[in-house]
Amino acid sequence: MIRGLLFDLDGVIVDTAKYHFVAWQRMAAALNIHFGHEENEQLKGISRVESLERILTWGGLTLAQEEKQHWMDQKNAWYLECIAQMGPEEILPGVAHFLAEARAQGLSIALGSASKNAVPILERIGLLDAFDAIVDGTVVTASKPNPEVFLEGARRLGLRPEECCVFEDAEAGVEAALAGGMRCIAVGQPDVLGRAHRVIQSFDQIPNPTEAVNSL
Ligand code: B16
Ligand code: MG
Repeated sequence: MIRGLLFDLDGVIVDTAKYHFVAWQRMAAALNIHFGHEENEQLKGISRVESLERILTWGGLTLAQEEKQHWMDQKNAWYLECIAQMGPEEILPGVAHFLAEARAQGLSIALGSASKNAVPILERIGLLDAFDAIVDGTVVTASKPNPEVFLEGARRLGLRPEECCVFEDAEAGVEAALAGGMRCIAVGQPDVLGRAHRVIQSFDQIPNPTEAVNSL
């Protein structure tokens, strides 16, 4: 029986991947590194520090630790400029209804995001109160596909991993859920996310949370 839901943030609740793209591309251009949508796709669910390492590897560039910190800070400043204008209208279709329904049905709800900006984003879109626990990039150190972020989410809800279902948009996130021994519903394309127990394109497809997570 599933009693807890663990939500990724970027790509599941809001589409912030487009803002991460703008900010990383600006940094890559300054460093003369090619960065397109294909590369951005590979950074979904990946921590800030790991993302920078990957971009530098793609560009064949080696930087000193202080330079890496400088570019991570600069990228985040550009990202914050992008998300400053966000509001509840950016919540992805069906998500607000799904969260409200899940709470009404007595399910426990946690966030499991790699982002260090998760709380300000949830505040901006008015969904902070929808979560019983928040586990984000300020709490965990291991990047997905390591299951740490979801295991900690389950722990904070007082549930066992097998009592939880993860909602993810990234391949690394699906792998993290499976490695943690949880059920997983992926949001996105089946060709990329096919290892999940079910792939949906939108929360509009699953209006009843209890039914959706217990029929996997
Ligand atoms: P930040 P998620 C992840 O969030 C994003 O998918 C990933 O692209 C980003 O690099 C990572 O958060 C860190 O974000 O720079 O804001 O700390 O999908 O795990 O909610
Ligand atoms: Mg995501």
